[in-house]
Amino acid sequence: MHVVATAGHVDHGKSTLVQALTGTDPDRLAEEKARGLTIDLGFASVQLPSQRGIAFVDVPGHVRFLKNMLAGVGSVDACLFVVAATEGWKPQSEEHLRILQLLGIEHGLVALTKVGQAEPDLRELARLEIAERVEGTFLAGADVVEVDAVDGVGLDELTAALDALLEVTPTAADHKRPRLWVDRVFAAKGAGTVVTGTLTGGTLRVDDELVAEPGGRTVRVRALQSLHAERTKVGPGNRVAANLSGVSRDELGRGDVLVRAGQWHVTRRVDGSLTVLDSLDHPVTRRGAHVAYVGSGEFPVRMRVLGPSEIGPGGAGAVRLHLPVGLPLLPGDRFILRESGREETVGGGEILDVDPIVPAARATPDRDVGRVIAERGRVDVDHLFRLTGERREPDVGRWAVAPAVLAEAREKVAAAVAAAGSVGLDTASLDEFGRAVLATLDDVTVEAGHARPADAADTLEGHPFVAALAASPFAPPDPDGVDRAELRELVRRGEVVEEGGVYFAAAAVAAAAAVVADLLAASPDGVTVAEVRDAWGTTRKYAIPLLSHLDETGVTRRRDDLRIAGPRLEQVAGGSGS
Ligand SMILES: Nc1nc2c(ncn2[C@@H]2O[C@H](COP(=O)(O)OP(=O)(O)OP(=O)(O)O)[C@@H](O)[C@H]2O)c(=O)[nH]1
Ligand SMILES: [Mg+2]
Repeated sequence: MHVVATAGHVDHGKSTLVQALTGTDPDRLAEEKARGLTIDLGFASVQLPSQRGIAFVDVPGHVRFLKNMLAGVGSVDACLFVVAATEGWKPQSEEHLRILQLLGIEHGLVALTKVGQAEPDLRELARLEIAERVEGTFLAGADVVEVDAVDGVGLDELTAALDALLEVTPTAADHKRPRLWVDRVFAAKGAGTVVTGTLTGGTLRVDDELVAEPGGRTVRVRALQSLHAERTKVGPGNRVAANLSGVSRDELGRGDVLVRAGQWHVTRRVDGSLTVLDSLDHPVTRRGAHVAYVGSGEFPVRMRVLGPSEIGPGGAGAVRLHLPVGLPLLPGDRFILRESGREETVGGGEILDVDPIVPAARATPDRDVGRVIAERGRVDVDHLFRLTGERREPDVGRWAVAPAVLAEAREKVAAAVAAAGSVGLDTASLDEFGRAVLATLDDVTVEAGHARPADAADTLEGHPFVAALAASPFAPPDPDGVDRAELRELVRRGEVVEEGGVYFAAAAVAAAAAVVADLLAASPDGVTVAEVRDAWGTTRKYAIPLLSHLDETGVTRRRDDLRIAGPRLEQVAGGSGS
């Protein structure tokens, strides 16, 4: 299935041709039928003999309805460009071609219509004019098929040409992130709100939960149709009618857009390229009431030209656009810029940055993902995906990191580890990024929440304070002059036990427990502090914290003034060898 838009000057026979090809009159409004003029978008589809499907979006040619034309051509795959042989190239032939070119449409063919009303030399003239006008555009070298829809001439040739065109026209890509720009909303009897649009980017399914932007309202897909048939899912590159719950008809309109939650960066400020039409008779500056046409929508924008203050006719540059509402946009999206005061099409371009963070005076937008990372230093890869549409493997942790920033961070963390010496750097002192960087350092080992240089000799081995504690187990020295970090590390390692500000060798605690176990074996009803103190041969100053430690570790417990067996006494008694 391909979605193909018509294009061309008013009255040149676009709608007549669509009807001749599909059997459906795309002009659905009574006023359109009465005036013989297309006002708004029309839709009709057909299956070619090759089984290829075409969904036509028929646009109005009249300049007054240009905004409706713009709402329809944003997401199409190709165009059927119509020029009447009787009139030849006209202003909206030119304007439509420029717009399609700026929107990045790459495939199309030309139907030279009303040939039954044009003498051969007039047809030849029209052909020559078309060839000249499409030079340098996507229509250069395209088939020009002569038809007369009223006389029924050339329709088989046109069908064959459409088939050949679609054969080389890629179908819309599936990036697993559907986006449906709404071009019509109506209330269906008994079915609630229905929106239609050309689906791109991914598949929609019945029961999908979607977000409507602007506004962020959550809606659910109750039912789907494509080409008037009920579907449980519809892939990208199709016309879709989605019946939604959770929203009323007047809460949505043309230019709104449906996406899945969390997949898009919803933005009110973008940087983009701008190519100015060479038919313009003045340069483009920030002055003027500019309107950007993005997706199916029309948005008044504040615009600033980046770099030089103006872009001349036929020139190109970069601009920053401030949107009145948040939209889910992506680099590569195209827009058309018009000036509403003069009612003229200024030009158009490609969105390059959906979250510009560099001030306008210095911004140099492009599609380079590396720039997006460099400007930020580091970016969460999920966020980067929303900003650029590109999936990157993280450089570190969950981040894509600019090379210079990564090198500096590695150096900084490595220096902090080196400075911490064999005590190690407490990894809790680093932020999440710092810890992720740490994990990339080869010559660092992380153990029990502390990072040390892998080759560092263990300067805590045979620590003099540990030796001093061991030499005087039950009356240990104060840790005066001992490095606090070293002391903490010795405690963490379990070589030293701290209780009430007093430090004991681990072996002293074990020995003390064994002594108490012996005492309690002799006096199961309990022992006094004084008895324990004497058995340890120490003073209250050391006996009290040591006993507290035994209480805390479950070796002993208090009963009134006595200590009795705690739940863990068995273990130390068993280990005492007594
Ligand atoms: N003889 C002849 N008349 C045609 C042909 N195509 C269109 N017409 C007539 O030209 C008039 C305009 O045709 P439309 O199909 O409405 O033209 P359009 O391009 O859709 O016009 P807009 O949508 O208003 O831009 C109608 O009266 C058609 O009957 C053709 O191939 N031959
Ligand atoms: Mg028409």
